[in-house]
Amino acid sequence: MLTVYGVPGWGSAISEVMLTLAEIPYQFENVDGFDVPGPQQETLLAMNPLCQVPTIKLDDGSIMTETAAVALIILDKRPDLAPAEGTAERQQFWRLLIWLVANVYPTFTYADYPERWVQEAPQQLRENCVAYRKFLYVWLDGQLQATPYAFGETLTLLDIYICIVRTWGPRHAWFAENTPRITAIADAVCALPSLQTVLRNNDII
Ligand SMILES: N[C@@H](CCC(=O)N[C@@H](CS)C(=O)NCC(=O)O)C(=O)O
Repeated sequence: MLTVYGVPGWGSAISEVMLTLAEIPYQFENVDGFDVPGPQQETLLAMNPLCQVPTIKLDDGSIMTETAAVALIILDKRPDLAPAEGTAERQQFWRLLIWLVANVYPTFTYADYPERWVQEAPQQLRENCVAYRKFLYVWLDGQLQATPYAFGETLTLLDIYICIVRTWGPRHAWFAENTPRITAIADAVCALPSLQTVLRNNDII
């Protein structure tokens, strides 16, 4: 069985919820505190030089990182969790999945630990990253025209991504006010009966 190393509610939640939706069994190893020196950090660093969650040990013992790569592996087993091949929706699915990890996720890398990157004005870096993230989310919201999910009736792994990031900064109230489509999709995912336990374990609901 594969092992997800993570912290409840953090980036590992994306992988956990995707795996749960895909009905792929996994075990969870809590590495809370990995971002300060200590045994949890050593555990993670030995597997992932970026020392990030999720870090996943696959069935064959090899290491997997990157939420988008995890999504692609899951889609190999569960192609129904993306829009159908040959559709325009599928192209946009790839685009938005990669767009999220390429553009939104780095804003956390810099804003969560700004003092790593600049000594003079870490607060300024944090504020600028958060402002940029808000701009990105407003753009994303404009792309999401379908209901109840990003691609209509078909629930895809992109919806899971949207549901988890909605709980992170700038937090629920900001999303509710500024990004109604992200909010509606996240709410729809939060209502899925099969995800209640994993969502609760990750403080998503
Ligand atoms: N590109 C990675 C980003 C993962 C990531 O940044 N995870 C955050 C937690 S939500 C983390 O581990 N941050 C600690 C750090 O960057 O030092 C992915 O998509 O999985």
